[in-house]
Amino acid sequence: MSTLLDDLHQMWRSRLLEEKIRDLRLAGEIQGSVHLSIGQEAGPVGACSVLGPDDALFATYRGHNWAVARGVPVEGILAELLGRETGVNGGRGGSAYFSDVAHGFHGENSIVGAGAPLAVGAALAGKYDGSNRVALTVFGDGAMNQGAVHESMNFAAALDLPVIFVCENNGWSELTPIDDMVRNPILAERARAYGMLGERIDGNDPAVVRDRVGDAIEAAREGGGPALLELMTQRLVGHYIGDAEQYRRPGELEAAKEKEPIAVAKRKLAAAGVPQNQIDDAEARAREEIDAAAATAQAAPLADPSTVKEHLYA
Ligand SMILES: Cc1ncc(C[n+]2csc(CCOP(=O)(O)OP(=O)(O)O)c2C)c(N)n1
Repeated sequence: MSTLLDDLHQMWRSRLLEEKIRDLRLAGEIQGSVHLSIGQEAGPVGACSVLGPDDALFATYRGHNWAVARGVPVEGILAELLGRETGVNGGRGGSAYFSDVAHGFHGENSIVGAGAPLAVGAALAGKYDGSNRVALTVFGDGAMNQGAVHESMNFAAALDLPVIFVCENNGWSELTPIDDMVRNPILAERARAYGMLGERIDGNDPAVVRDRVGDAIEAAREGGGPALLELMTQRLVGHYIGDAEQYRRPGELEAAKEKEPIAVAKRKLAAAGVPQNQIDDAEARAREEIDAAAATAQAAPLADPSTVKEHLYA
């Protein structure tokens, strides 16, 4: 149960970071569009725990949880979103575009599906630079219908490249439900067409994600080629902050709250006899860390506009 308690703590770090981001966005301290993945914390926590330091992770605009699980410091993330000089990209990347290569977080991306070809490139480069790097790219169920994702899967399979394609299936592409977009809702089955492993798994259980992603990584590193893992999960919030969510079906959110990973982990720990104070402590420690990081980030100087042309290349 100690692993689950650790996972719960990590999931609280993500959840509370995003709640802080939401509050700062609503208060006008963070500018621009912000996409939260509250409810989807188990996938990043499980998957990132089996990535090695040289492995490369590519996320989307809904990438805060993946960054924090990958080890990007929360203060650097908050400072980035607040447009501070101390942000991981000096305040230039914002919520949807930040990266932290030093921590193996090769960036978010607002172009749906665009992380997939980048991950294939990173895996291919790893074949030549001797790093034996695995590249993991995460995207939503909507992105599964992008051509670039399919080209990437085929290319990675044909060349036995170590790429783990993680599809976070939260059932929604912006405001469109998955049933309106595909005839076969089991997206993992598409992997068979490319001759690679495809599995649909419980994306709300960090241990299951750790186990299945861990096996896929091991196989890929040994030359077994790529895998597609479909993580079944749910977002408890709108597509972006400000989304009125009028498209939600009656009872959907209530049902989702029963299944969401923090609620499940707390129930499991209590059922296993873990004392309530230890369960509560996982949240309290995370809250202390996020509050302190936000205060430090807010006190940092704003990025200096005169340096905006630095780090540009063409
Ligand atoms: C190439 C491209 N097409 C369309 C869009 C507009 N768009 C932004 S988010 C989104 C939905 C993506 O849904 P999904 O892949 O399921 O990810 P989720 O938002 O659920 O994490 C779309 C279509 C885009 N950003 N890029």
